[in-house]
Amino acid sequence: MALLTPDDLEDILKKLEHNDNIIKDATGMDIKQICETVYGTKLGCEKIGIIPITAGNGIIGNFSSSLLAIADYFGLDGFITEHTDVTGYYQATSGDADILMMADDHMFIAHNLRNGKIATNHICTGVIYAEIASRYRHADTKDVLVIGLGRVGYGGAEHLVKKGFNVFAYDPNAEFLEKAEKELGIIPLDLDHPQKFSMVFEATPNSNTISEGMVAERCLVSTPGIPCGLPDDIGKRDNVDLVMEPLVIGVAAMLHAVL
Ligand code: NAI
Ligand code: PYL
Ligand code: MG
Repeated sequence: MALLTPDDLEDILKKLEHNDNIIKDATGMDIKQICETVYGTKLGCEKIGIIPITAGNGIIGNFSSSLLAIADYFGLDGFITEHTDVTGYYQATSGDADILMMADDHMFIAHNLRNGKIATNHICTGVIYAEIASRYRHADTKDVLVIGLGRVGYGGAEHLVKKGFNVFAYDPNAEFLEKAEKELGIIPLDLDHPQKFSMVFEATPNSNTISEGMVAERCLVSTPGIPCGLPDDIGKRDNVDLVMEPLVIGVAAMLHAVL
């Protein structure tokens, strides 16, 4: 699993505001409205308990403080436990947290102690970034391209199939591609016969995964991938919109998913 770095998390709220403006312009809704629509829930006055976890590669310097800033951005009270791991978990549960958030190197979860719901970051991130791509108001077909069918990409592809889109997908991992074709009915992208798409959802840990032949004149690329899969020369074109940020949008989806 590709891990965030403190640099990735620099200025996350500035990055969020930039992306929220792009999302509003490209879809007609802001990220909060899209989360509310996807999950049918609205944030209230839930209190968020954030527990730093030292397992594996350990604490990421500004990860917990980023989660606290995200809770605050969405009008929620929150706290970071004084202790880490089990002691921190005990502090959060015996405190007045309604929703716990914690992450090791493999799983990042939100757990609502009041209703028992649990959401994972990789599924919520896949769903919400795919949803953003699918709402591009300049799209004139139901064709969506998914690049990357790992934990995030598969979750997003599944969401798009359920919503009735024609999901074309590519992943160099033949096993992942076959699994998605068999289980979801996605259409493997024919690399020998390039097709241009106005909606692209990319979820890979590599740069330059999106090529010229994939991008229509007007296109929305929605990607949580770090680094960004869209080459600069394509991304800088007037009619190509890019939604990409390191954490906030996925966390917003997690919070709405556990209400
Ligand atoms: P993963 O490793 O489970 O899946 C990545 C997939 O991309 C693999 O199946 C791999 O074969 C595929 N891939 C690699 N190069 C490719 C290419 N050129 N074309 C098509 N597919 C290609 O990773 P996971 O957990 O799905 O995460 C994907 C990315 O999203 C990572 O960079 C991760 O850091 C990032 N991420 C970002 C979040 C955010 O909020 N911005 C949240 C969660 C993950
Ligand atoms: C959730 C992010 C998105 C991309 N990769 C995921 C990642 O970096 N996971 C690791 C998070 C570790 C947090 C650390 C802490 O500070 O509590 N255990
Ligand atoms: Mg995100």
